[in-house]
Amino acid sequence: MLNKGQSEEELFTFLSRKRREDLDHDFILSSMCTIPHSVAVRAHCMFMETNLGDPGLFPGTYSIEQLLIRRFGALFHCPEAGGYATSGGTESNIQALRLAKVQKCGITSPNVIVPESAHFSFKKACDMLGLEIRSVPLRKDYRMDADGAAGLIDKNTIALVGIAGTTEYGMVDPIADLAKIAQQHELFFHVDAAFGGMVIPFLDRPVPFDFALPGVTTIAVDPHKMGMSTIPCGCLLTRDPTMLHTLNIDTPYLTVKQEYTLAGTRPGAPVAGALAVLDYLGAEGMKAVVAGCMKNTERIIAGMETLGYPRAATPDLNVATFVCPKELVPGPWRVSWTRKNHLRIVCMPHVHAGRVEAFLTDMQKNRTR
Ligand code: 0PR
Repeated sequence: MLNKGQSEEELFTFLSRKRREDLDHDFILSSMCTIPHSVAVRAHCMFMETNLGDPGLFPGTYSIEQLLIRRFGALFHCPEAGGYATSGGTESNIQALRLAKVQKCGITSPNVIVPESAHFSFKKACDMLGLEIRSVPLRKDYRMDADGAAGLIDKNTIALVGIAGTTEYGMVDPIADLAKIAQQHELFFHVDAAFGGMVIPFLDRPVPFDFALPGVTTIAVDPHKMGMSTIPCGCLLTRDPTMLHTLNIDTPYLTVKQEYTLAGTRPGAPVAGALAVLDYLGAEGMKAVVAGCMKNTERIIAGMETLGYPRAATPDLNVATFVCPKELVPGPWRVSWTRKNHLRIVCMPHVHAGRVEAFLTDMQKNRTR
């Protein structure tokens, strides 16, 4: 702590310098977050001091959260779905498994079945909740093997997890098959659509992944990824509108007497930002954004293959992966590498056509050098 406060000018000179150390989005090809939409930023600023942790003080903001859940419920074919705004996919996944555990509270050594491609947030969730994690190997096409999942189910299995838009390869697991298996075994079935939930519904040919499938219990979707909202905003949706109340704990001195959320204080600003984007763009606007991202994904795959770097997978969504030596990616570009050492590029909205061409040109220069 400084003894004497700094001048505002001195302080903001320092902050600006620090901010300039951050990378320019023009070169970020590795991220599932993007530059927030301008309407999200405007809404965020309006709701800066709102706290959804004490909703009685902010009834307007709370009703926006409810509206956001209603929008996603309708988009995911269950208009009456319950849910709330989380801090992102990690919290949604933790809370989904917490719900599963509460439903099957009689089981003493519970296990959860997830694909090998599951985001590492499931490891955190299982660690915190004392759940054994059973990982199902992927098929050759990087999707979860539904038969493999069925083979791991036993009397202690409390939940099955499928991913609609995997972090590393952009694949959608066979959610319809998994939903059937979950129904047959009366299992809680959580779909992690943190990334894909804002992509799949807007594709020309959407694959089934949501509450239209009777076996799906809960869905995670992140407006702060493809929803272009400000950070942090995720949503957890439950088919049963009352299910979240099974997590209720008493909060005697708040404006509400019980809460089921994981966080206490929760920002209303990014929630307003998320709704702003949805209502500003509408389904038509989102389709255009998604179509652009998919087109850029196809272009980057075609361009890289022309340069001699074959795709590692044919993705369902806007994540492109390649067989390519690490040293061939030029400096300013930030890409990521999968666990199998494939070059990974996420074609988020900020990775527009011009950036894709610039990247391909730099890759070509590096190759011929
Ligand atoms: N589920 C899936 C399918 C995800 O891809 C992610 C995050 C999560 C859950 C967890 O979401 P939160 O990080 O919101 O809790 N996927 C990205 C990843 O791990 C998150 C990310 C975004 C990482 C931007 C880096 C980055 O620059 O790659």
